[in-house]
Amino acid sequence: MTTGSAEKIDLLIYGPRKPVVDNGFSERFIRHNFETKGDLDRLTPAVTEKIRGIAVTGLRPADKTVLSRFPKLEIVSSFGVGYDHVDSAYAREHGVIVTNTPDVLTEEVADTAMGLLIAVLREFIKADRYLRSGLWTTQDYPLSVGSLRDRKVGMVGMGRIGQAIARRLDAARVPVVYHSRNPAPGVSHQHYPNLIEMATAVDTLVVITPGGAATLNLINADVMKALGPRGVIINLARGTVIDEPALIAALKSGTILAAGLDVFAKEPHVPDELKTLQNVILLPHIGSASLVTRNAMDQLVVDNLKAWFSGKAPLTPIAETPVKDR
Ligand code: 8YV
Repeated sequence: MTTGSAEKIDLLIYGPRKPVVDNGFSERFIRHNFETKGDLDRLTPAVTEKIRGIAVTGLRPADKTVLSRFPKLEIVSSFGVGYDHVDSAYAREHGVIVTNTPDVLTEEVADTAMGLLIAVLREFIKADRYLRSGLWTTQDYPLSVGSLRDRKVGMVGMGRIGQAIARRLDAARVPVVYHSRNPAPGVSHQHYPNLIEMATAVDTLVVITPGGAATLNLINADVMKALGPRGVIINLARGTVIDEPALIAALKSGTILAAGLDVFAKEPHVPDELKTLQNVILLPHIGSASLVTRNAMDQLVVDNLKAWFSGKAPLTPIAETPVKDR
């Protein structure tokens, strides 16, 4: 599988151009840049035949129709901790290793979750608009109905980022419980195997669970109803985890109080109806999007490929494609 140092290695760089990726490879590698899935149709058969590694540099579908084009594919190095855009089952069946970029973004995404939660509760965006419009000179901004002080948070997902958010909430003295399929090892917060039961017991959900088929529309109308009229939902996971039309209806009818969303079902398209609502803050998927953190994620995309093609184990393979014998 590995090559002598003289042999060139052809890589597909699939997604947006990144300086860290552009500059991160030695001359031993030949990079072929293609931004979108549609662009891949311009790959020549000669290049397609030679591709041994893919860097997925953004949320691009690396499904079966993409992966199966490349007969010599050994590794897919994907940007981001979530990899629901990569067909890991196909990769596993075909002996292709998949890597992601965990850990380097954990604290950044947790910071964003905390910021978004407080911004929703204390109405920062609305208050900023109020000041800019000149209204403060006539009247103080109204007291916010929401506050972190009288809340109990139910985390949906308690992986690395969930635990980093829980640490922040602990420091802020906010009670935290969580729902996940299985209790998270080493976590002392109360675990709820049943999401509706947890939603009934809390007033705030922070959603940070993997996307994909297993969590599709997990947060549905019943969960929102159980959360109740004080309910706040913060989502930094994937848009698909929430039933978006049900959320819009719940925000409109007062079934829940408010929401903060960093992710959407069909990014970058956000339903117009959501944009008209005042009780939701909408962010363009910026959970990890600081220069320092994105550079670290890009570097890990590069380092996984470099490790693999120098005969070492990749640094962060996903659980579905473990690496043996390296
Ligand atoms: C990225 C993410 O924004 O890591 C993830 O799973 O969602 C983000 O950090 C995403 O990969 C978009 O390119």
